Amino acid sequence: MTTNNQVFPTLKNDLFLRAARGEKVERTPVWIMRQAGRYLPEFKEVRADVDFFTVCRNPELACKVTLQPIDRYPGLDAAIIFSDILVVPQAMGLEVQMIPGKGPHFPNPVRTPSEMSRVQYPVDVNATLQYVFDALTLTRQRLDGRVPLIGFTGAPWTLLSYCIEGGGISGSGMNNAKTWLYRHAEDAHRFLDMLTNVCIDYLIGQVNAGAQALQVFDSWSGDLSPHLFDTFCLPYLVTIAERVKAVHPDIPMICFAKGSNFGLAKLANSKYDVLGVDWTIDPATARSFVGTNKTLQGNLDPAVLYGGSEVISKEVEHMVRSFGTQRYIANLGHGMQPTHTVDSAGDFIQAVHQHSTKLAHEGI
Ligand code: 1CP
Repeated sequence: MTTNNQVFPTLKNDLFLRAARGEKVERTPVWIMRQAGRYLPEFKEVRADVDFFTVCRNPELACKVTLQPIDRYPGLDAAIIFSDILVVPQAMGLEVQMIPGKGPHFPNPVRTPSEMSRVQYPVDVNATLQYVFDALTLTRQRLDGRVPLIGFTGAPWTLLSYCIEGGGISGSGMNNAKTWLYRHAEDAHRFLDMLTNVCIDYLIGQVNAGAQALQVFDSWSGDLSPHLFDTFCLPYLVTIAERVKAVHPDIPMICFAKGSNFGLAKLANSKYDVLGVDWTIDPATARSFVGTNKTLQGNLDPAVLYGGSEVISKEVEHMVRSFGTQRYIANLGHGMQPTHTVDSAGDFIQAVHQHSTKLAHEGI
């Protein structure tokens, strides 16, 4: 594992880290999933000349794109490193392309267990993912302590579903990936175990390189029934937090299992500090599922951003009032969309500042 002996600039805004740890805050911190990317004209300008994964693999470019939303919106309280969850399958020897206007594509998905022989394992993350570590170190330097830097990984189930389906998960029904769960459960567990071990090394490496918090994205866990979630998602999510925390106990970890709000009560017993929630659950219910020992993160319906500044302000006020300003990190319930405007993201951030400052004063 890389041990990075860099001295990093002093952090000036630790609101996000304090909220993650459950410490008192004067207002609710805010960041946005997919805050860098296709809705930003400055990102599109970079992407006009360079392929998606080339940006990921070039620390200068990845750093530049990570900083774009931080420069544009001084109200953001965290940066997230520019990369993709699919760099992990790439590190395991699988080819992944990014098709413009379509999304990720695996030319040779792992459709059957016999094809697992093509999957490279074990993986030396320092050899295969060093470029992400370099991007983190550079970005942490260039952030100059303005806000903390979040590292991330896809969760094992979400990564497995891409490896098997080959991309285009949204609306696919996941028939191929679910066939593994019902017909080849033992092989699915073996593959999930491999992915889990790579994710753990990868997350530990990210912290060594400069990440100050970590998020695990289980973007497609919501396609599984509660029973399948308990069998094929939960144990791996729990293991990741346990093993990363064993090495880096003070680094806040966020788990976002989108669409699996029924799993919140079980995740409340894990070592994650923060649980992300999507917009299909109301804040009071989410809080009743997790108790008072976890910070919650979310959960504005991203479509609210199409509603204009007045609607955004009203919906944000309702959201912050419902979560309360403490043990809470404001975010969308999923990521920014390419069709969102830059103004709508600015309105969202400003509304969180305005309403949470006022509500915190009122003791809410
Ligand atoms: O054309 C382009 O430039 C590609 C668009 C794009 C971008 C900007 C993709 C393709 N990925 C990203 C960056 C990205 N991906 C980040 C950057 C940091 C930030 O948040 O600012 C992050 C955190 C991700 C993580 C990611 N990739 C997830 C988990 C988060 C989520 O939204 O659920 C997932 C599921 C992916 C896969 C992926 N990569 C890209 C797309 C369009 C997708 C989803 C495709 C699908 O629906 O299956």
